[in-house]
Amino acid sequence: MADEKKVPGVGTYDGPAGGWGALRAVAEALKGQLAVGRETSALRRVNQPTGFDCPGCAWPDPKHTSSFEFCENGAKAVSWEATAKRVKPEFFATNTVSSLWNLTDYALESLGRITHPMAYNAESDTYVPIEWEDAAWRIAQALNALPDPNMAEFYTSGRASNEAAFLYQIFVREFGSNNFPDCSNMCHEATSVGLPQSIGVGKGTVSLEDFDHCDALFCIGHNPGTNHPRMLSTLREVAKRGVPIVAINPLPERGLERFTAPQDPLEMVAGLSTPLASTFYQIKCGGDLGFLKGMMKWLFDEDARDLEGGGTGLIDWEFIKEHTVGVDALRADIDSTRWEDIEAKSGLTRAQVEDVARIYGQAKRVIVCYGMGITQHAHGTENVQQIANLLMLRGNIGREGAGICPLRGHSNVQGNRTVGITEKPDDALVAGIERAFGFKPPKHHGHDAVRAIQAIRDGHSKVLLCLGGNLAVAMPDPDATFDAMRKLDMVVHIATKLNRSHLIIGKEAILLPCLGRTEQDMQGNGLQSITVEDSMSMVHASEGGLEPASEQLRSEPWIVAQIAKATLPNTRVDWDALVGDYDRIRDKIEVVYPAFKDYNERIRHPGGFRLYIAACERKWATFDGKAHFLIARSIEEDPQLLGAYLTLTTVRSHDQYNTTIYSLNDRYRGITGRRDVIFINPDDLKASGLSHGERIDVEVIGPDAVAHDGTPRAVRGFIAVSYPIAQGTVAMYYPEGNRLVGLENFDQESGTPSYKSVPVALRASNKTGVPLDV
Ligand SMILES: Nc1nc2c(c(=O)[nH]1)N[C@H]1C(S)=C(S)[C@@H](COP(=O)(O)OP(=O)(O)OC[C@H]3O[C@@H](n4cnc5c(=O)[nH]c(N)nc54)[C@H](O)[C@@H]3O)O[C@H]1N2
Ligand SMILES: Nc1nc2c(c(=O)[nH]1)N[C@H]1C(S)=C(S)[C@@H](COP(=O)(O)OP(=O)(O)OC[C@H]3O[C@@H](n4cnc5c(=O)[nH]c(N)nc54)[C@H](O)[C@@H]3O)O[C@H]1N2
Ligand SMILES: [Mo]
Repeated sequence: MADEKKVPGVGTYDGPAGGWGALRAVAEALKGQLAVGRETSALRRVNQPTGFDCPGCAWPDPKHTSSFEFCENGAKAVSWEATAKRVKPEFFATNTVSSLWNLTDYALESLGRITHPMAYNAESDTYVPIEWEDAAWRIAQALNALPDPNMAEFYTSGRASNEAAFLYQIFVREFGSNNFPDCSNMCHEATSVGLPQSIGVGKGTVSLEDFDHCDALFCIGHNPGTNHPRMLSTLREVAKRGVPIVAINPLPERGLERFTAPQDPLEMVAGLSTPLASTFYQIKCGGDLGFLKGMMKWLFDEDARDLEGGGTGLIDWEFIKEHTVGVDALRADIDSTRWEDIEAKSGLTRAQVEDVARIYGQAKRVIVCYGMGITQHAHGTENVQQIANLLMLRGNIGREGAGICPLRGHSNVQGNRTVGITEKPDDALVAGIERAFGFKPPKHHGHDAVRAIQAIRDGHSKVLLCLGGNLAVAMPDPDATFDAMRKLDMVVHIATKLNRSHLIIGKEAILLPCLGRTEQDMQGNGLQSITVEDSMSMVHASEGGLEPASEQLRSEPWIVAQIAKATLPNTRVDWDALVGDYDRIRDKIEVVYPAFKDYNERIRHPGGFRLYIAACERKWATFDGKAHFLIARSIEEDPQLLGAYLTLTTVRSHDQYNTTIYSLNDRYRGITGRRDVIFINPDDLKASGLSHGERIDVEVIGPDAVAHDGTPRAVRGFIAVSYPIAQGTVAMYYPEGNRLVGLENFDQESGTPSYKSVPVALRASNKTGVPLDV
């Protein structure tokens, strides 16, 4: 730390990722949840061949056949769900919704699992118990009272199983809407929109085995130590093979630097760790387009030089000729990009960019992994497409040990999309639904997340149903979003734990408690398993083993079916039969999506099966059957930032799962017991005339400087932390930083909010600060 002044809760952490620190953190997390027996029995079944899928991240498991692979943040996710704490009707009776609003997000979820279906009572301002049947009936009434089915919004968060998500979309489409805002819209939509144009599929092309064969690995804009912790074992194996790992990130993330595997007794006892990234460059936030174009510039130039000198060149012209279109236009664009601009934008020197390009150019097989640092920008889609360009220039797609690897977010967000959660149904989906169920689903495009909130704000949508998640807090601009949602006629949440979205009532609100992954799901035909798809398109079964947290809990498929039956008296779907045995849901998925052929049979094999990805075989499902080099017209990832003083990015701490805060610690970044911090480069701190530990205000500058209520868009009283972050970049935690992100600040192509690029100015604050808790 540049400035040694002691600030409470702000320090440094010298340990590796994993190691004893991780074991201690898990012990701590388990202690906090009171039910060691229940949780540890749950932990033993996580990601086992016959257990449940970890609700943590979407990184695949080595064939789901390994012995328990220790994962700190997986353990937190499991214990958070398997907690013995309960939030019961008696609690709701004595705590008004207005009083609950004053609790922090952390405190709300800490109350434990919701045990009963509840409905909001305006007279007492409390949630009161309601029977399942009455709840379904009231929801049906609200939906059927709408003059147009497109006046309802149906949100999905990515924990829902394939079975739940599939039934949900069938219900919504039979009702007549395609309004499917989902968490993916805030996450990898830039991938889902960008990659199909480039390579014909909106998913990654690598499998876990490819990591055994790559010669170089790139990690751009993701933080595996916290968000995909089981990836650390893979990174460690790659590093141990001597393969260069290049990390491109404004923050010096520990999980990219070094790792001690808790499974390795030698490393643990001897206090050793494996260095991970061999090259780590701290890019300026929003500098990736410049960086990627810089790498391609070196590649084109070196290739030409090498060919002239009689060499074989660096670019795979054979692949390009046979499989792609657009390389000439790309080359012209890259040729016209100047090194000065690349350096200014990326914050890296030409020598640094060339260093990395050389590693890329010398490796035969390269995998590029990326996360939210790439997608959550105004030009997120173009970012993703430039990664595809870079890989295609050397034929690094569709062969062993090479490919593109978007690190997906929620554990089944990719599966949700695969089985039909999309606001833009294609002809195949429409025809498939008609084939399977005999009704014609609507074809028009519905709303994604940003458009759903805008429709609610503008009074066009009046009912909101949420299959999980915490939409109001996850979205940008909470003040505008909260105000919008208060105008709803009805809001329904299917959830495991209480969160702030549940306290935004509108006229009516209903809260429906559901089973989590860890719990047994009994239906008519006995114990059911569900299925999920990981980041690498592996589909496998998951079966919970714990007693449900309350007798009143129901499964997500069951809840969706009850709402559907009540809402659609003339439904063409036999909801009871489907819910009685999930094999029958999977049979229907197979009718709609032929890629799921022999679904039930294939998930009975340990490890499940991989969905076919045409690009892996160099078949391109684009309009002309070719892969496309696509151009980003500038190197401005975030055009609104022109001339901005500092760029704010918002990131996850080590102890949170999206809006779920497990504790106020962020161990690897040295933060303990607080989240009201902003990380600033020491030189930027000095240049702003501020000092480490000082309370500061963070004000948005540029087009979004004014909030919807006319006040300056700002947060006040945050603690300035002098930190080795890239110059020009500052970082805050999500969701604390969401107030600074405007609702209209998103990637026009994909609708992904620009959470990772807000132009800000910093000033000394006269505010004493936001309250801390725990
Ligand atoms: N434990 C845990 N696991 C999770 C989650 C969680 O909250 N907790 N969330 C899940 C979900 S939904 C998702 S989407 C994933 C998210 O996983 P990540 O994508 O790893 O999530 P972020 O914390 O948003 O971090 C993005 C990384 O990008 C870097 N970054 C920020 N801006 C830029 C930029 O402009 N350029 C570059 N190159 N890098 C940048 C940040 O420093 C940070 O290291 O994780 C999933 N897994
Ligand atoms: N500033 C900023 N904002 C961001 C991001 C960022 O990086 N920066 N990241 C964005 C991203 S990538 C995402 S994915 C979104 C996340 O947005 P969401 O997916 O909407 O949010 P979560 O916090 O994951 O939702 C947590 C809630 O899900 C419910 N839940 C948990 N498990 C289950 C279950 O099994 N079933 C059901 N039905 N409910 C369950 C609980 O009630 C819990 O309170 O946030 C986005 N917002
Ligand atoms: Mo996400």
